[in-house]
Amino acid sequence: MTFNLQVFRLISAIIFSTLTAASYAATLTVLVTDALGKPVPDAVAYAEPEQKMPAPKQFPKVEIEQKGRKFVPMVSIVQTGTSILFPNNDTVRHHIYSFSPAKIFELKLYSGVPEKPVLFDKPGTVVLGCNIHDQMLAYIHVVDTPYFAKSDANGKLNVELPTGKYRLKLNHSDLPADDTPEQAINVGSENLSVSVKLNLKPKARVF
Ligand SMILES: [Cu+2]
Repeated sequence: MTFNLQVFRLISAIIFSTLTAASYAATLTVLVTDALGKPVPDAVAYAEPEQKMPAPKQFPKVEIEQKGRKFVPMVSIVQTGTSILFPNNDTVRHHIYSFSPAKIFELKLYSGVPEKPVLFDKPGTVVLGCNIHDQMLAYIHVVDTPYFAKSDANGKLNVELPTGKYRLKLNHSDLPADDTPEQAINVGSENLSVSVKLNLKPKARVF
């Protein structure tokens, strides 16, 4: 009896670890640099599966706050269908808006935390501004995949991926819309590492 129970536990443990291992096969590391080889922070990378995409069970809570008359963070990446809350943690009121085709909206002059988050239901890049403070700027990259990440100060990012074939796509706020690089990625059981060079063309901004 005891033996049977132990065997049952052992088999359960094996099945559980196999399932867990199957969920993510490998880590994809991307190093993002500019044309001169300098690390690029705030670049986003996302892997679109060529096979049918497993839909995540729930979307994480995402917030972009307004603090010190800035949007924090300045760059976000979310999966299509994610709602974002825009708490105003300044003492001044803000009036935020987007004219981007992926999401046209505005939150009229407000302070504190809005009652409802804003749903981002179409893929694309959304540029956020504030009607009162022209220097306030933020970017939301809305993508059709749960596999994405943003590069850190060293231009590095990691994405956990299940086995399969993907299109790896890169984007950055200083990239021309028609010059976003992409490449095929084949994920097996080994970790992968790729380097991507971006031809950044910083936009002239008048403050
Ligand atoms: Cu403002």
